[in-house]
Amino acid sequence: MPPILILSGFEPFGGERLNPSWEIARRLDGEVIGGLQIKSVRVPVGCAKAARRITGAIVRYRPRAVIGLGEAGGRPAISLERIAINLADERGALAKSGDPGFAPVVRGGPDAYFSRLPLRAIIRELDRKQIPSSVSLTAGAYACNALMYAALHYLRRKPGLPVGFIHLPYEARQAGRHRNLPSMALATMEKAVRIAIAETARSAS
Ligand code: PCA
Repeated sequence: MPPILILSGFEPFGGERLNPSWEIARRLDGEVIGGLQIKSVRVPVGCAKAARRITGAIVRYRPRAVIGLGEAGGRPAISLERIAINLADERGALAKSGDPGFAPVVRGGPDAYFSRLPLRAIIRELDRKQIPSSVSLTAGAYACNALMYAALHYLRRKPGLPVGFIHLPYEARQAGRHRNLPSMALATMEKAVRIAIAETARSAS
């Protein structure tokens, strides 16, 4: 059996009927890319739940690499997250009152972790394929950030193991509900994720 790359995607949320992150993750389940076998993991939307699910998957599958995917409606490009912070805005307080409070993802954990994906190499390849992308300096404070933080925290003693997170725009089928926001075709996003996996596999070997 080839070593495993965990590729997580989230359930739909916010009234959407699909989440492009899970649509892509489930399509790639079982494939071998760059010598790593993809294990897709479907994650519930909530900080504690997401952190628990990804940690459980890491314990179970002992992956060689972890890439989390999530939806960031309104962003225009593939968004390679650089930083995960130890802040869990569990009930969406940030959106409601402007203050996310102080609840941590991991009590006593460091304030932040940096992505361990080969971001430069991924961006270079995405540019080459003319897929718009950028490095993002915030994954927010909700479930996506919590998942990224929890994975990096759990694997903190294995610094050579690539771990990171990629946010995706709305998918074209969601565009009807968000007429003034950017969206991207699922096939383009899938291509981008395949590139990210291939570059990650290269950096893991
Ligand atoms: N996006 C949300 C949570 C789940 C998802 O796909 C986020 O950015 O935190």
